[in-house]
Amino acid sequence: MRIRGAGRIARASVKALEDFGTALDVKSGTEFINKVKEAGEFLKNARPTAVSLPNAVNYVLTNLDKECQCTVDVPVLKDSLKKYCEKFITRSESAIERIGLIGSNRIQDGDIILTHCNSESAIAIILAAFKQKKNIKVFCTETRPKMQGLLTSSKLAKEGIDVTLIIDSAARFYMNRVNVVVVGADAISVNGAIVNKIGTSMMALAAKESRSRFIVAAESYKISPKTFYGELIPIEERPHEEVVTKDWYAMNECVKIANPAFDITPPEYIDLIVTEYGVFPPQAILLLFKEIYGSIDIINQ
Ligand code: RI2
Repeated sequence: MRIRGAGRIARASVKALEDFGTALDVKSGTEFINKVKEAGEFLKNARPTAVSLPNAVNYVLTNLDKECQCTVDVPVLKDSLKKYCEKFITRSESAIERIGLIGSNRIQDGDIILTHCNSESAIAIILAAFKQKKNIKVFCTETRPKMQGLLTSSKLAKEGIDVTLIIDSAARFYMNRVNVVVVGADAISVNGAIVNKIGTSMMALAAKESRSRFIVAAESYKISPKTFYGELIPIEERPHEEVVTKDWYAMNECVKIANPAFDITPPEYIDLIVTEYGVFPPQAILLLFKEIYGSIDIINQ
């Protein structure tokens, strides 16, 4: 949890893989590939919900495997590993910038926006709209239990945006003033549902009721290939220490505490998913998925 945000997690993972591979002292290309793959598997299991993590690692490993068919020279393979890790990081950063620009077309002058948690992509849209001199106001939810909304509100306020921090349970109270909700995603299912920080689906419900638009900002590597084969995206359950203090828990050990970090917002509650390739109604995200994966046998990834 020292690195937060699905995109940041993906970039940090490939950077870790690059550092690990560069430092390896091995005798053969096969040994190099096996050790990098082993490290990749370890990284993939670090956070179960953010599918950007396995997608990023798989992107590097798949390309490294292809290189391995041409050479087993360790220094060459080390260069390739570095090249693909850096390529992923650059593409990820430029994807966020593009999402900001594309998504800002859907923000109008005078809009009152609500955002939840701390998403780089959602923030990119808000900042791009503000830089286009659109007169916007933003409500940020504090996002219990880790309070990432404090990061978002502080960043937006420092940029000069009119920001109000609210507690999560005040979202519906303010929703009738909000024109548009902009959130990020940790994962996108091929049916157009999104998985994002716990509380997102409640905000989507409230937005639908008050006829506020609901926009999801997410890079294409948030699409979960496994959902194509019917697998469900696992929801990370986090420790109870995030919810209550140790002292309180010591006095109330018979109280069960549940702390799911994410929830699922069905496609019916989402107006648009903004990606670096353009804007998709949630039901059309399958088109982007097919464009990216084509006929590759993705089930083994
Ligand atoms: P970006 C975060 O998860 C939040 O749920 C956020 O909405 C989502 O990742 C996407 O963030 P966590 O890592 O990738 O804080 O858009 O648990 O930055």
